[in-house]
Amino acid sequence: MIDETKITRAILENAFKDILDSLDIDVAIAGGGPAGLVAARYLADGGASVSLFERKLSVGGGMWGGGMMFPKIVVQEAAKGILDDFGINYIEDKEGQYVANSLESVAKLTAKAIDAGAKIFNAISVEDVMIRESGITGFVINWSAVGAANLHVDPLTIASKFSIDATGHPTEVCHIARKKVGKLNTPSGEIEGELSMWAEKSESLVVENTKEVYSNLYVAGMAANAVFGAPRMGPIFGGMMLSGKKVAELILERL
Ligand code: 48F
Repeated sequence: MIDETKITRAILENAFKDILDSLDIDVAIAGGGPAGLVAARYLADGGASVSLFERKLSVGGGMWGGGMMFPKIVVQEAAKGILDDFGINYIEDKEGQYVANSLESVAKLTAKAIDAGAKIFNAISVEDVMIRESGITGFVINWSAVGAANLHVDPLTIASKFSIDATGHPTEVCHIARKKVGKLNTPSGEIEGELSMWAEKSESLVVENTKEVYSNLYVAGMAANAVFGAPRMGPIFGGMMLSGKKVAELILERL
């Protein structure tokens, strides 16, 4: 028999289990765009406990909209293996340039991350970090609705050995960390700031800039270019996915 109380109990008990299992983990990720989702999948594949917190109701970040809401993304040769790894269909448009459906891409990145064992929490924002002598030790989180409604509600915390800022253009976690710790591992110690569109440069720089920006805090995806002062790239997504894979590899080496 269908019983509303049993439905409610099933939801609460299972949701509580997921969040309780995330209180002390290997890796916490802020942001569920392509970089964060790819990182989550490869980290989970590598045996890490990983939870991802996404502010919006839907993960996928800037990928849904393809280019100017035409729902297609472009991926270059270097990242074709990642499309294959996630089972994303594509056509070869020109030699070394592939086109995929942006909706399918988000759906499959998400599904594969969850299948691998990553936990994804939507509608939760990372609003602060925890800091100890060893560096960043986790996230301070709250319901996004609390911020949207401007409610005065204290947050909760997630402890993690490593954290990833995958919040895209605003690079929110690095901004918070910069304010609290003084200097980041950037040339000036500050957030260097994103430069204008230059896809060719940006696609390789986003992988190069994927690194530890403060003790135990890594930056991936567009956030990496915003922190280290590199250009944006528009609707080519190979660099985002390669960055997610690289940050997973860097952290797995240390775990
Ligand atoms: O912006 P986003 O897709 O970042 P990304 O993975 O990929 C960038 C591309 O989409 C595109 C691009 C490619 O040419 O430049 O912009 O680097 O995803 C970032 C996600 O982080 C969420 C935000 O809602 C988005 O879904 N986010 C941002 N700040 C927070 C957050 C926060 N403080 N807490 C939780 N989620």
